[in-house]
Amino acid sequence: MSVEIVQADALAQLAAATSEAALRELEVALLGKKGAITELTKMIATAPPAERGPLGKAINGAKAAVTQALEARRSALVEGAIAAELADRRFDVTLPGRSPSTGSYHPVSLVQERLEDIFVAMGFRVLDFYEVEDDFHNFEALNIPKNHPARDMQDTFWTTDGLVMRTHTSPGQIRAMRSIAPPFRAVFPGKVFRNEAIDASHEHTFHQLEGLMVDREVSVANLISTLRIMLSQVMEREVTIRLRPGYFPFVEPGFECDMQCLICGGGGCRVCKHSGWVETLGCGLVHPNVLRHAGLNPEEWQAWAFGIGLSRLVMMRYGIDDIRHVMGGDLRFLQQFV
Ligand code: FA5
Repeated sequence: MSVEIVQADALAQLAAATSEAALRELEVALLGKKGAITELTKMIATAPPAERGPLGKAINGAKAAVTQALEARRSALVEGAIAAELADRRFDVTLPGRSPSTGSYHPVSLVQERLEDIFVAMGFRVLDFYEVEDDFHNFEALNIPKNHPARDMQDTFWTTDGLVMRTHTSPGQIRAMRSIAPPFRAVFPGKVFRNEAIDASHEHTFHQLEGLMVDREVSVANLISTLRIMLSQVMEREVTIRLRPGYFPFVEPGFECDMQCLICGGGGCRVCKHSGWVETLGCGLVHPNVLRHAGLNPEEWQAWAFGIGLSRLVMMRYGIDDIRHVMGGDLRFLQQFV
């Protein structure tokens, strides 16, 4: 059979194919190992030498034409199938749309952002410091030398190379005072870590926000009024607070500030350990030794500082009676906050 006849027959078969499966079969029958076009090449060996060149050329031409026709037919069939499917699809325009599922803010983030806004409005800057600290910043510079009993107050996670997962946000006091020329006021929120037993009001990983005000003269009265403004604004209601003397080696005098429990209204519940009060923050006037460690002359500069627990604020603000819900990561719980 001549090359022209085989080619014409192949092209006719391709044009008549109506499915991709049929095309696949044709591809084997024409261009496969024993396909009609491939078989043509056997004629070259028996042809007179003078005809072999033109014959080879004709066979190559036939092969290229068939391959091209095969691809063209395949594209046409695919496009046809898509067009048919689109033409056949019926849309029900009355069906309700699917609303995209969006995430929600974590309640700790909501409270943190709120606190940042409150402090920015009072002229504070917001700073961010390290979660992994060295012994100097977390303890030593805060007037907590090695073997000081106060180190037991904050059971510590140590890294294998001798660093500590910060046990409070107070190391930021040293970093802030060392990097910003006084006078200044700043807050620095962040995660802190303690190796302690978990219960309804204690987590091993929780958030604090530290406040620091450095000036030539600062007062406890100013500290207390700042705390009042902060707590009533973040809670969006009047809150009752009380100050008790509290021991923190890095402040003198030092205070614990408690908020009347908003879960039980002061009557007593498991969050406030049935006392009616929730320990909310520690505060005081920054100890002269700490100012010295931070490179400031205590004869010239004074400072107050406080460190507040954000999870407990979240619990009070949203009426959550167990801190484990706050950091538990249960989406059913978290999706309630916007
Ligand atoms: C401190 O961490 C001091 N650095 C605070 C401070 C700063 C004092 C500046 C003076 C000057 P304390 O360990 O009490 O203090 O923690 C502060 C607050 O963090 C507590 O009042 C409480 O609200 C919260 N907190 C403490 N431990 C936990 C815990 N395990 N889980 C959740 N919140 C906690």
